[in-house]
Amino acid sequence: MSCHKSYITTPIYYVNDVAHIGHAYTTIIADTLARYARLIGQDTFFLTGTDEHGQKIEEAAKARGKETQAYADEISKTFKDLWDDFDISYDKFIRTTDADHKKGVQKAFTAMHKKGDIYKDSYQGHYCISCETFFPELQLVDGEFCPDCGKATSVVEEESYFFKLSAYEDKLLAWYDANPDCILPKSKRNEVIRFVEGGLNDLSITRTSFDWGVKLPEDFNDPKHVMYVWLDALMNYLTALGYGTDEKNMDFWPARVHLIGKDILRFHAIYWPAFLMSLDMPLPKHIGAHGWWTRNGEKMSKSKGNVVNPKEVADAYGLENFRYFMLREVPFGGDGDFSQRALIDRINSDLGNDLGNLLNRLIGMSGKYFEGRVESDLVSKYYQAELDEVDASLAKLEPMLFEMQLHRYLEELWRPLTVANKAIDMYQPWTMIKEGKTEETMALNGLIATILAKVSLMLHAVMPQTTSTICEALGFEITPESFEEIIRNGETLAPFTTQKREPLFPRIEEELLVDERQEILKKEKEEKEAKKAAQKEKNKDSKPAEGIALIGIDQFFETSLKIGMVVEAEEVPKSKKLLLLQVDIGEDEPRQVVAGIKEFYSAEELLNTQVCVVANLKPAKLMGMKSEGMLLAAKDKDGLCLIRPEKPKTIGTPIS
Ligand code: ME8
Repeated sequence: MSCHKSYITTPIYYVNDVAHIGHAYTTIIADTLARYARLIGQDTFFLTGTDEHGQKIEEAAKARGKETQAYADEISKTFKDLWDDFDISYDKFIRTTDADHKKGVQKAFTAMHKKGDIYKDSYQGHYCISCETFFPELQLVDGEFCPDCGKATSVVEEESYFFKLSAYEDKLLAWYDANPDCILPKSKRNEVIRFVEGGLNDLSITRTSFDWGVKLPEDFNDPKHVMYVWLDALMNYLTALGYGTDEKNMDFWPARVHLIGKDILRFHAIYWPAFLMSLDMPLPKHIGAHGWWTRNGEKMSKSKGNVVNPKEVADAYGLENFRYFMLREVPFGGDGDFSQRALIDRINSDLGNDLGNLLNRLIGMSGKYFEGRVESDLVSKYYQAELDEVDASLAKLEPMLFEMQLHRYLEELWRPLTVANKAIDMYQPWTMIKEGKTEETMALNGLIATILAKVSLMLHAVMPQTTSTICEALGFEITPESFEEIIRNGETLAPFTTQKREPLFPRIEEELLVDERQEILKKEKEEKEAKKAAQKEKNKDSKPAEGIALIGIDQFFETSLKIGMVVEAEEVPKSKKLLLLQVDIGEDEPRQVVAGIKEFYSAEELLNTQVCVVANLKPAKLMGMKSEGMLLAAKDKDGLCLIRPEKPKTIGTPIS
């Protein structure tokens, strides 16, 4: 077993506001990496916490009429409580108001000064409090507004200590050059290089106009200065390990990865390595910058009232489903729009159909044919090709994880599930058992169990509880030892007995969160009104509306519509959308209709219900099956519903 050290960090979050899904996203990625590192036996330290100093926090407290420390305590606790509630496996929750942290920052200041990297001067510049950053006049929008967040900057003129950032330009460029994957995704590295090549100014690292921050070390005898909040904040990655106080965890340094959002890449990829070079400390191995979560294409903000509360989503849809969704939905580094429709689809399809249903199939088959017994010792005798395919996928996974390619990791991890589901459809255990191929059938069940076990082990870091439940059903526990045996050494599963259980991912019907529902209704209303107005305008000259061709009544009657009764209904295997129906429309034989409504109706609920059928369509073939009609339905943002007679009508009644 590997004994590498893995130090994994999130940003420390500002306490000027409560957490939203963006914060949860960073923390969930970091938690996943930390859990995986532990599972493969690495000595892991996972850090998160809160960033509590600076003008922004001081002003936020003032605005709420609170004493700054009390306010910071209150908001910091909301972050900690949320991570505890989310079962985030952090090893330390640091606060920049911790006494040890402050000591460590002061020690670093002294060391940089000794090195000759800090000097005192005066500063005149434009400061954005929201970003806690100075900007040169040239970069301001309209000579006043922050180029990053758009808020008004203020002119600051004060005495300041400076860090000689300009002296590190070449060293930084050399570091990026020698470490092609120091910044992930790699495209982001180019942005940073271009920025540094544009030239770096020395950095003002103290402020005198407020005092909510770490004071300079006493021997500087300069009490009116407090440290720049970014110097203070970045240092948390070292002070959390005991830098400057009790250094017992310093052997975790350098960090394996600092996970951050792309908004704070410059601080982490330029200032932070420069500070570390000044301190003669090794540099982090990776800085992983993910993209931005938006809501309906817009940045989330309180003033817009479109902030998604992670707790609310996790409560509504399940914490682990939410984790899976966030990691699977968006390529790392890219932006993602939060949509509940997409979340529900992932749960119903990837988790419910592909994973949950596979376990159900195994329980069903083993129960029916072998009283629940599953033995895996003959799997390779009959299904070596399937095993090879699965192992080829699994072998690609680990590097993807540590390159932060989590969406690709999960995509690849789903291939073995496809192999398993396909194997059942192809070998048809129900036929094999009839033909007396008991050994092959048992081995097939063993194959399914083996695939479920391997997938669960590799999925454990993303969905810890769910995968533990699956493995419990397969007769073993997820531990670094079982990981080593089953994943690394390819050992065969010990025999076990399955038992009937509740489905892992009950199908979620579309229930929208209230605020999203309201938003949709509002949008729909606006759209309707806009359409109405446009229509009115067009109708003025009584021409037909654009895009709607008017037809005569005869043309309408060319379509034969009839009342039908669904007399048989089943799911089309391997299709996410299709149901295969037999619909009686009063002819000698029922019509076969292949309908794309599986996402909205189960076969069961359609059986013996009436529908409206287009009866004179040319037959078509869908997934190789003949379809001799079409059901009337209406689909909008909330989903699809069938158009049915208000009261039962005689089968075959024409609709006009
Ligand atoms: O920047 N989408 O803290 P912060 C994705 N204290 N991620 C988002 C997001 C969104 N819409 N909004 C926030 C700070 N994040 C500093 C950090 S570290 C030494 C100091 C995430 O509370 C993302 O990780 O503003 C981003 O980098 C972080 O929250 C910013 O959190």
